[in-house]
Amino acid sequence: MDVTEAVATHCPYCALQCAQSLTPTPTGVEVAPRDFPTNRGGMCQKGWTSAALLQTPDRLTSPLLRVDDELVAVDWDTALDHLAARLRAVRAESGADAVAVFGGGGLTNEKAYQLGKFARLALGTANIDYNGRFCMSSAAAAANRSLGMDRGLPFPLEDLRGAQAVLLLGSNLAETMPPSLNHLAAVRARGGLVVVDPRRSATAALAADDDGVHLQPVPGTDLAVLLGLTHVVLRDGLADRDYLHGRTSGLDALAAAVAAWWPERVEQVSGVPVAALERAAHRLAAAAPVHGGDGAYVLTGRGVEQSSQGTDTVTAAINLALVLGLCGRVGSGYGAVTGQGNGQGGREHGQKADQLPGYRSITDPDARAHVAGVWGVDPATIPGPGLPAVQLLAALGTAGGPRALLVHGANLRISAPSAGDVARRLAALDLLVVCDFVLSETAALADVVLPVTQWAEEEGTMTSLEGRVIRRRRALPPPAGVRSELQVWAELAARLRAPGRWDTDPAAVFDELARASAGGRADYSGLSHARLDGAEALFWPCPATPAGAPEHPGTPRPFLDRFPTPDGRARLVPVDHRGPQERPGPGHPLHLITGRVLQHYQSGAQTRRVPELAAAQPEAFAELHPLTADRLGVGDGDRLRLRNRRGEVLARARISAAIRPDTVFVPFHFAGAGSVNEITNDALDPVSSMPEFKVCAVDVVAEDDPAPHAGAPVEGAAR
Ligand SMILES: Nc1nc2c(c(=O)[nH]1)N[C@H]1C(S)=C(S)[C@@H](COP(=O)(O)OP(=O)(O)OC[C@H]3O[C@@H](n4cnc5c(=O)[nH]c(N)nc54)[C@H](O)[C@@H]3O)O[C@H]1N2
Ligand SMILES: Nc1nc2c(c(=O)[nH]1)N[C@H]1C(S)=C(S)[C@@H](COP(=O)(O)OP(=O)(O)OC[C@H]3O[C@@H](n4cnc5c(=O)[nH]c(N)nc54)[C@H](O)[C@@H]3O)O[C@H]1N2
Ligand code: SF4
Ligand SMILES: [Mo]
Repeated sequence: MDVTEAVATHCPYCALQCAQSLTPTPTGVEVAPRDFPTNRGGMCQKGWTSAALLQTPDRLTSPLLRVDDELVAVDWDTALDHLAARLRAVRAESGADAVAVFGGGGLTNEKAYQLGKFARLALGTANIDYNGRFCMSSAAAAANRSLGMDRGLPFPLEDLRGAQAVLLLGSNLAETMPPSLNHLAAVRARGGLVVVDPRRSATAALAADDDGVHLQPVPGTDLAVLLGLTHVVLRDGLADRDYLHGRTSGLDALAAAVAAWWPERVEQVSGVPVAALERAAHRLAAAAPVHGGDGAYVLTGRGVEQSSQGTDTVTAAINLALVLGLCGRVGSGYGAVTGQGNGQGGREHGQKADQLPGYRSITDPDARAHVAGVWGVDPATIPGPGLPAVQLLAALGTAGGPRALLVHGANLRISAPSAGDVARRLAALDLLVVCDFVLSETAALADVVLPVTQWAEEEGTMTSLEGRVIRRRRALPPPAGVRSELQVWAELAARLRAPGRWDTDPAAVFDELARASAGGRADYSGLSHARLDGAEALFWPCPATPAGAPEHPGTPRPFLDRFPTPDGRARLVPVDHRGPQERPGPGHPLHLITGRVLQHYQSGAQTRRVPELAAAQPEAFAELHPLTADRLGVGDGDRLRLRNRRGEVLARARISAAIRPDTVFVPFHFAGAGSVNEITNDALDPVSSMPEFKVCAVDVVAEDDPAPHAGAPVEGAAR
């Protein structure tokens, strides 16, 4: 391959997957944006600086083994032989499920697929899950339940350009996907942007400044707000009756469920004034096709999903969209804004505890038979469902729980809820193995660390937030000593005498993935690297067609004719508001909410190593209202101690009237004393097993306040 030409690929970070052109230089690559429907030639600061990580001075270039409590460099054969022997020993002593696997939504489709296969065939374990459980699981569960399929945005992002109204709940696109704002310019200009966030985030400020609406609810009460919006739509005769009759089921039960959520009650629970709620409902309804509007969208982000009632909150958002007749129409719809680079593809190909490739259920006998056929094994050898992420982490090193864990593409020590407990569980393992390209906080705890390729060094595919399958392309060779994970799994599979094929060429793995997905919900069987190279991007489902027939064009808008439910109708599922599991009380007077800033990505393992980004956001901060700061006697820039029964976090005060006085906001990108997940709650959503990252109760004091934390936990009871 000629490595002097510019290579067309996409950003290593988020699900917007902005198109990039990488030009090799003597010291690495130069990054420039390319025009593409999602980013239209734009990139955020993380994209512009993405090449820096290729040159990071602490790049891992040799396997590391823990010897006498030190990680020491060894050659690959030593590391892999040792690892295979340890894995065999754990399995022989404690059974196959004693080895667990944790994957990531940043892995390419090829890697996500191969990791699921490696867990089931080479390790024989049921216990595989991934960090998407922390991200998209509530949105996925709700979309599957209501619409029959989970494709984050079931429409191209560009469709937003024609909208007259967009309701954005718990999503801060201005910081998390800045180039996407381009698609919201028109709706802003029309005063149709409605943002729901307890903070006047950069995105909420756009709504407030542009004659849109910013609803600023008590954290964790979005479900009540959505029930109230739906109540107003039904009460005021704004529903799309023909659509409800023709394309949905369950209206009566839904109407009964929202009847009790009159706006005054919603105001009492959420603090959102009746007038603002009604204004938002009417703006959205006026934009709906049934009222001759140009189109409306309801979009959710992690702010409402990372909650113990996340699935029901998304369900309520879908109900609202259905009542207005928005889903499955050109120019209107509901969507969840997927987060990680391959957050969409990463949840389709079998790295979820209950899933086989093609978004199939691991308990479905037909699915097992199909995938076993592709893998060339007896279906009975494929294990059943394993533990979802939080339960899996809680079981590590316990009696009967996993004794070994392999981590591929997650930095759990920082990003998992109640991370102090997670650290204790990781320490209780007999064997922790981490594949990464830097020594993340999780890798630093490992017994074996394997150095792997990063984005610009590898070929593969990613599936963007819209369900577009796009090509990731190699612009430069990996440093000496670094291997791809496909090579790692092939080498380990051989040492473990695993059945099946273990290709190391991503194009060949994709072909196998495509066959495994054939007939499944996420059908990629009509796609290949070669076809994607010609087309730049195609949307799934994209099934194979008979020889000689034209190729399937892909499916940008999957619900236009029918919903993929047994009767073809979307289901209106009645839900009710419970509130977060933990809420303020004596000893814990404030809500703690968490999220992101523009310059850092996730656990920060990558962006804290990019000098320009680290300089812009060097440490954890806590955003708090001036009234709250006054009450605590702290000034802007003072060091604060945030604490609850799980532990404490240090952060610098950022005083801002943008946040509710009863709430503090801390981003989760930092390690050590500034790592907010030390105190977040691992309470789970009962349907999706999503942890309640977004809301818990906390006490805030000046850093030099010596008093130990004394308050009792505040458990929620229904309001
Ligand atoms: N800069 C940057 N961009 C990213 C990422 C990153 O780490 N950094 N990560 C990517 C990934 S994986 C994801 S999942 C996405 C996430 O993208 P977003 O969902 O936009 O990100 P968050 O900042 O986690 O949360 C969004 C908003 O939720 C609000 N919020 C908190 N609690 C509540 C609540 O109870 N109700 C409501 N309505 N809102 C609440 C917060 O104030 C915040 O403004 O971003 C992607 N893009
Ligand atoms: N409090 C709080 N906590 C949160 C959230 C929140 O909003 N609030 N958000 C949650 C969400 S939405 C998410 S998605 C998670 C993300 O949390 P993490 O999974 O920890 O996210 P990353 O920092 O992206 O971690 C990825 C790690 O894998 C490495 N890596 C990247 N690509 C590859 C690859 O191809 N192979 C391998 N082997 N390694 C790779 C990176 O260097 C990094 O160390 O955090 C969750 N945690
Ligand atoms: S918005 Fe996301 S994909 Fe685009 S440049 Fe920024 S991090 Fe990369
Ligand atoms: Mo995420």
